[in-house]
Amino acid sequence: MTPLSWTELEALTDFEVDRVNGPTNAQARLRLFGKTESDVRVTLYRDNHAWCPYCQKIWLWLEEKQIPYRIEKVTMFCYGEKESWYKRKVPSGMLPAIELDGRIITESDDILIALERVYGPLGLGMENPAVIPLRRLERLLFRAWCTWLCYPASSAKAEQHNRNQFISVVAQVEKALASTPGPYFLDEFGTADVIFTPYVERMNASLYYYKGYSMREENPRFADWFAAMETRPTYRGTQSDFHTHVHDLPPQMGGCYENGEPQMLLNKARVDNGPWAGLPDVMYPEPETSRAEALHRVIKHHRNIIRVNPADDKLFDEALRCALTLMMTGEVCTPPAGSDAALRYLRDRVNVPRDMSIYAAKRLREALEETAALVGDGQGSPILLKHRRDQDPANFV
Ligand SMILES: N[C@@H](CCC(=O)N[C@@H](CS)C(=O)NCC(=O)O)C(=O)O
Repeated sequence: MTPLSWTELEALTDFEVDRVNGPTNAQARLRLFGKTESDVRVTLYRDNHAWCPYCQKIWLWLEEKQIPYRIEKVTMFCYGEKESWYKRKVPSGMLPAIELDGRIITESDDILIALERVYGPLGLGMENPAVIPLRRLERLLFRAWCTWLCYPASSAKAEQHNRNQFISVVAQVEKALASTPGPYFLDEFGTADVIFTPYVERMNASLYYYKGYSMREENPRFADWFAAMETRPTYRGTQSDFHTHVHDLPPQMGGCYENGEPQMLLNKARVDNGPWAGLPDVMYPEPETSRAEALHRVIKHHRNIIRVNPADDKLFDEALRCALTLMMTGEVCTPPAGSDAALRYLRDRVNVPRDMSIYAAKRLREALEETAALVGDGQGSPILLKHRRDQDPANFV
C-alpha cells in the first residue's frame, strides 16, 4: 500500500500535553504547577538533550517540590558550541546552574542546598545526618562504575577485579535499601533518592550494554527501588532509555569499554537493533498513548528530521511516512529502495526523554526498523564515540 500523507497521519493523533502545568516533560521552558509567572524565582540551566546527569538531579528535585521555574537549554561541549551568553554567566560553561532571585549558583550539591534554604528540603535534606552517608555511598558507587566502565582493562583478571569491586559496592547499596521498610533509601522518598537517580539510570544502561551485567535484574532491592521510582510521574518525565544512554555516555565520559563477553554481545545487539520491548530499562506498563505520542512528536519536527537525514529528502519523506503508517495502522507499506539506511539513521538518533517518552521511542524505533528491514540491511552512518556533533541542536532549530 502507499503510505498515508502527512495530513492523514495528523488525523491519527490527538496527543497533547500541558507542558507548563501538566506532567514532567523534557520539552517545557516554563513550569508553573498551577501557579503564576510572577511566582517564578528560579531559572534552571540544563543541557539541550537531557544528557547531563547532574542536571537531571536538579530537574527532578524541582519537579518533586513543584517549584515554579524557567528552563534555559545550553549546549554541551560534546555536541556543539557552548553559547556565549551562557559563558558570560558561567565562565566554565559547566552545567547545571540555577539563577535564584538573580544569583547564579553552580555545582549540583550547592544548588540543592541553596534551594532547600528557600523552599525547604525534600524529605530529609542534603545536610541531614541520615542523608550524608548515602551521598557518600552514591559517590563510591559512581567511582566503582567509572573504574569498570571507562578505562580499558589490562587483562581478563583486571576486568574481573573491576567487576567485583563494583558488585561489592552495589551490595552496600542493597544493604542500605534493605535497612528501611519501604523501597526508598530512607523511610520516606526524598533527596537521597533524587541523588542516586541519574547515575544508577546510566549504570543500569551502560553495564547492560558494555559489560553484559543487568544491574536491575540482578539486585532485588535495587529493582524494587527502581520500580518505586517508576511510579512517580516526575521520574517518568525525566527517565531515559538504554539506547539513548549507551550512546550519549562515551563522549561525555571519555569512553566506555566493552568486555566482549557473550552476554554483552547479545545485550548490545538487542539495544542497537531491537526488539526494544521488554528491555530492563523500563518496567511500568506501557501507556495507551505511546504510539500517538511518537506520531505527534515526529509530525511536529518532520521537516527538520528529513532535512538533517543524509538521504534524499523526497525518498526519506516517503520512507518515514511508511514507518509511521505501519506504527499507527499495522499496514505494511514498502518504502522506496535504498531508504533502509536512512530509516536506521533516524532509529539510532531518537532520544529519550528529549524527543519523546520511553515507550513512544520504543514504538517508533520498532516501526523504523521493521520498515527498513523490508528493503535491506543498510545501516545509517555510525554513531560517533568521541563527539556527537550529529546532534548539534543548531541543526534542529
Ligand atoms: N560537580 C559538578 C559536575 C557538573 C558536570 O560535570 N557537568 C558536566 C555535564 S554532566 C558539564 O557541564 N560539562 C561541560 C559540558 O559538557 O559542556 C556538579 O555536581 O554540578
